[in-house]
Amino acid sequence: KFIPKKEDRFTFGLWTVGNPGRDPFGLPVREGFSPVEAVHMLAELGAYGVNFHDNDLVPIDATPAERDRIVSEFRRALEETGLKVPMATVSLFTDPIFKDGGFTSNDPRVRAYAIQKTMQAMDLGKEFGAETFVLWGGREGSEVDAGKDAVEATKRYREAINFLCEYSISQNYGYKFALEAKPNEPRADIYMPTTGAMLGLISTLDHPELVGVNPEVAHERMAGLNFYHAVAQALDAGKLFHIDLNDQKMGRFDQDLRFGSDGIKEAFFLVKLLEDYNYQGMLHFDAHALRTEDRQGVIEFAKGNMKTYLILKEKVKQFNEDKEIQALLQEIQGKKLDLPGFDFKFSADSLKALKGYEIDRAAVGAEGINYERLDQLTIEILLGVR
Ligand code: GLT
Ligand code: MN
Ligand code: MN
Ligand code: MN
Repeated sequence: KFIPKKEDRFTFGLWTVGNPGRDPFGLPVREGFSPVEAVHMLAELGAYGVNFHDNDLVPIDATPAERDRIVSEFRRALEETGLKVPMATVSLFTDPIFKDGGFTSNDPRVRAYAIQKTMQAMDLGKEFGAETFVLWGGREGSEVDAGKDAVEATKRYREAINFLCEYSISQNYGYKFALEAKPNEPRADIYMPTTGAMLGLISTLDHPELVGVNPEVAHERMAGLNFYHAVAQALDAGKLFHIDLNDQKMGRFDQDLRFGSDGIKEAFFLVKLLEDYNYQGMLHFDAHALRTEDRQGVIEFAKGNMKTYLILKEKVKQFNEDKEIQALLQEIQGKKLDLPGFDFKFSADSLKALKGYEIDRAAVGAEGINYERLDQLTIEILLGVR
């Protein structure tokens, strides 16, 4: 039970299980899984795919011969295991050249290089059949707002994404781009800090149909926001192209905890949202094992992410089939309005009907809504006593 299968569409980044446990204060504590090792380990655990930044696979200073060797070794591992590469992305944050951003840098030399590097990462992703291209602008931000005009930065961001959409079209790549927001870290403030802000930017692009979002649990929670609500808005907009699952305590540094390890209730409602609305994209874990772990701990971490998702998926089913909960929901959500002609859409009839509407304000205001009972039942499902 709760054994992951390919159909579950679980994926991991090479950087997640490859993470050696380095942090800003401490040295690596373990050998991270190399790309080929990661492919074998994840395939054995039942994952569907693996995703990478250009430089997770091919070092930034690799010679063409090294690149070819790495690519063919990686390809062999994928062929041997049947693991897929559904998503690729680009590192525009690791190298010192990006210390003041890539697409939004004040320096046009850096901006041009950032776009060129992204095109090369798109080429690399396509060699492995990637269909989604994630853009996380980790360095697109500032500490000193005097130095960078934020309106200009927004324009440059747009210009770069427009260029990359045209590149994808010109190469017949068919990529869907997924923009990933984060409020801060590594910059003091990152532009377009939330999924909602990214959705706003998308509507101003030349090819909005090619671009959606890649919301991450931890990032929205760092901003103090309700992740479930952010994802719901993206789903409603038809823009949930990808999702980064992990966990995070609110108001802390970027923790990348195992999915569901901190906020179980929020994780439950997230899984419920994805399952109830039949999200068909990848379920990508963007997290890493704790720094206390060795390689066996990394395997436990990888298994735990997937198992928790599957357990929560079963809890969702239980919630949706629970008679008492469904009766309560019927009572809460099934209220009727007796006002012929009014349908919440503006029209002459609707307007006329609404103008004649009479409500017993005091009575309705005094009705209890029964959320306490509903929430307690939810908790009892999560705690396994129903
Ligand atoms: C980095 C970041 C993640 C992004 C990755 C994609 S890289 O690990 O913390 O949230 O999704 O660039
Ligand atoms: Mn992420
Ligand atoms: Mn993150
Ligand atoms: Mn992170």
